[in-house]
Amino acid sequence: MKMTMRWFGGDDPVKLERIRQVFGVSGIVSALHDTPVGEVWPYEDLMELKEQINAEGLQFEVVESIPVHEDIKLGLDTRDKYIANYCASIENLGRAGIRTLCYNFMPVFDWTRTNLSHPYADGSHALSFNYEELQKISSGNDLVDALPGWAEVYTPDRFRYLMEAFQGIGQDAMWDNLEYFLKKVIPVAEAAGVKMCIHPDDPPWSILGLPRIIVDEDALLRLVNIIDSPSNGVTLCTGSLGASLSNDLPQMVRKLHRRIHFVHMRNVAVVGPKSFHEAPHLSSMGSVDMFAVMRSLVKCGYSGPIRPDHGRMIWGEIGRPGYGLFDRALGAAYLQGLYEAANKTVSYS
Ligand code: DNO
Repeated sequence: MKMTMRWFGGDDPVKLERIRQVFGVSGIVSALHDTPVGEVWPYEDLMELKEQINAEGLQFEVVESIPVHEDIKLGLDTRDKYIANYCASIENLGRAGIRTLCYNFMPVFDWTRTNLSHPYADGSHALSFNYEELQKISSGNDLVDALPGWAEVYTPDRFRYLMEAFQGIGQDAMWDNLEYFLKKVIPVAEAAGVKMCIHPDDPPWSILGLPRIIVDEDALLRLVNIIDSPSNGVTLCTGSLGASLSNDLPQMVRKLHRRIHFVHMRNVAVVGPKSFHEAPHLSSMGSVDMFAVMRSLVKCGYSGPIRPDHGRMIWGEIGRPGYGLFDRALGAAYLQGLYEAANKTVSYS
């Protein structure tokens, strides 16, 4: 297993020279955050990012993510142009020696929360999602302004357009559009030596009338069966999938492990139907049995990249929601403890 951490590039308040001090971390997960959605990721820019990472003695392991243009998810005529650009970006990743590409197929929003600063009794803060709160927010007029984290992504006009456009798209059409996309990009990824791995929808259920499809084991199995290729894989995100208690994470590992190319490992405390707080990584603080997931990964021989995921804000740190240094570093340390324990005991069980 390769322990990695996400880094948002030069503007990230968490610097690479700090990340390299987290013991065991050898890889970086990053992206070209300034390239507009739908455009080709230039090879030179990827190499520049890679060199910055290498200069700190770290490897550029994973791209997370090249965003999929909404026209592709909507199945519009313009999708072919964006898919061709996506293919060109994949080829550039391959040339730059970056072998893992995490992406998602969530309509309009990526991860969605109702509070970016949910207070814990110990004075720390974490992200949370509350179903009733979302209903309240969505009944207001300025949804995009009220939904934490999204006002910077969309102009009100673009947002309104997308919300309307997706009203005619059901789950079946989303699957068709995903299949169309995969049939074009996976052969290119295979030729480029790049493993794509879809990130589950977060949270794993439809929100605001938008169809979400990558929500459970059946969906992930359906996805990998669309094209039988090592380049058509999944990201196991325990926090996203774990928000739904019916998802059996160790079992998913057993069923999907040949196609798991990246692991996001964090805990989540389910506090009600479709409501959760992000929890510290430790199993006892949330609803995910982190050791059971790690043991399953070790038993299945998973050897790819893994990263701690969203952390709380602790010790007075102020930073990008979920992506401060301190709590993620604790997460990385904990995951490595679990890994060592699982590795040393797996042969006895
Ligand atoms: C949230 C992340 C997601 C993830 C994308 C992958 O913190 O896990 O935003 O990067 O869904 O495409």
